[in-house]
Amino acid sequence: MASDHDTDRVRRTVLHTMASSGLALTLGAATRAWSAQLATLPFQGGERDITSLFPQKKDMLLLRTRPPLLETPFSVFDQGVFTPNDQFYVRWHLANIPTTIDGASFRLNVHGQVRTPLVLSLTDLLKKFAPVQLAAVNQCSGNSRGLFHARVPGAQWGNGAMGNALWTGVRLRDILDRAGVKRGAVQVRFNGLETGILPTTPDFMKSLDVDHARDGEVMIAYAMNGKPLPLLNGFPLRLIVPGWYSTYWVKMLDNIEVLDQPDDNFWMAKAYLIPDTPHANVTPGQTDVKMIPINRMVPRSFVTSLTDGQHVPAGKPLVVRGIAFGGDAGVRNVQIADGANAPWRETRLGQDHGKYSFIQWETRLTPKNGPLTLRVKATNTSGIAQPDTANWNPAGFMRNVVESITVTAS
Ligand SMILES: Nc1nc2c(c(=O)[nH]1)N[C@H]1C(S)=C(S)[C@@H](COP(=O)(O)O)O[C@H]1N2
Ligand SMILES: [Mo]
Repeated sequence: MASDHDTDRVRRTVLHTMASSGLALTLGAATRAWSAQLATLPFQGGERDITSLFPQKKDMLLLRTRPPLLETPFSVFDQGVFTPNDQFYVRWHLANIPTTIDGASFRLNVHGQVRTPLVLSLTDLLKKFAPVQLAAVNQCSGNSRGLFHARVPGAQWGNGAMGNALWTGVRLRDILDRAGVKRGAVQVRFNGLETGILPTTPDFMKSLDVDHARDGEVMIAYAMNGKPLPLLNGFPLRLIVPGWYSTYWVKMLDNIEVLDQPDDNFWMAKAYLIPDTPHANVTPGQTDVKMIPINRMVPRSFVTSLTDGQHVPAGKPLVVRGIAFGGDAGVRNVQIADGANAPWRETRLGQDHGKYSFIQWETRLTPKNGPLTLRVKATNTSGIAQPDTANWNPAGFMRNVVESITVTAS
C-alpha cells in the first residue's frame, strides 16, 4: 500500500487543483463529428463509435451521449492493473450534470439522524480527517449485459463497464462519527449534484445499512489514481463501496442523510433489484421471485493480451496474460484451460494490490496448428469460482461466467 508520503502528495495535488474543475462540459451536442473509428462488440448491435470528445477522456466506446454512457476499450486492460482516469468508463442516469463545479465553494452536507449536522468544505476533508488509500474495482451491475442470452434491455455494455483505481479519501466512518449517528438510525443515504431534466424524475440516491457505512472500508474519495476525479467520474467527491457493484458508488456526492427507516426511494426500492436466488439466477419468464437490492460482486477473469479471432504463431511459446478480480474477496487463483477439453491449470499471479483490486495473471503455452480456445476461471479467497454456465436475470446483472476466446495458430 502507498506510504504517507504518497498520501501527502495526493492531498497537495488535490488542494492545488480543487479551486475549480476548470472544465466546460459539452454534453449532448447533437452536431458533433465523431471520429471515423468504429469498434465492434461481440453481439448483435455491438457497433460503437469511438469518441475522444468528452472532457478529460481519450478514446472511449460511445453507447449514449446524454446522459453519457462511455465504455473502456478492452485493450486498455492489458496496459496495466490500474485503469487510467482518461479511459475509465462513464455511466450516468440523469442528464442535468453540472458542467463546472467550484471546489472552493463546494460543500458536503451530513444531516438526518445525527447529533451534529456537518457542512464540510473540501479543505476540511483534506485537512481534518485522516487520509486513506485503497485499490478497488468499480464495476457496473450491468457490465457485459450485451452478452446475455436471451438478450435483455438496458445499456448494451461489452466487458468494459469496469475499471480499477487507487482511491484516496477519508473513511465514511470518520465523517459519521464526527456527526454522531443517533441510536435508531438504520441506513445512510447518498445523493450527488446532478438532477433529472423533468421534475418528476426520481433523484438518483443510494443507501447503505449503518453498519456497512461504518465498516471502516467504505470511503469518500477525492482522488483517483493520484489525481482529482474527472468530472464525469464524480468530481469532487464520490463514495467508494469496496466489493459492491458501482451503483452504490455515488458520484459528485454532496449530501449524506442518516435515516431512521429503510430507504424506499425509487433507486433502492424499484431499481437495481436482483432475484433472491443463488447467483441471482432465474429462467426467462420465471415469475413470483423475491427481489432484493443488488449488493456484493462476484469473481471474474479475462484474457487481455489476445483478442478473439486473432492469429498467433504455431509451435512457438506464447505468453498469455490477463486480469482478474475476486468480487467482494481477494483472488485465490486464476486457472486456464487451453483447448475445449483441456484440464484447468494454474496461472502465475502478478503483484497483489489488495483484495478489491484487479490482479494480473500470466501463463505460457505453445499453440499447435489450428484453432485454440482459451478459457479462464478465477476463484476468490472465499472459495467462490466463476461458473461454467452463465446466470440470467431480466435486468442483465452480475454476469461472471467463465469467458473464452478462440485464436488461430499457423
Ligand atoms: N451521482 C451519480 N452517481 C452514480 C451514478 C449516477 O447516475 N449518478 N451511477 C452509478 C452507476 S449505476 C455506476 S455503474 C457508476 C459509474 O461510475 P463511473 O461513471 O465513474 O464509471 O456510478 C454510480 N454512481
Ligand atoms: Mo451501473
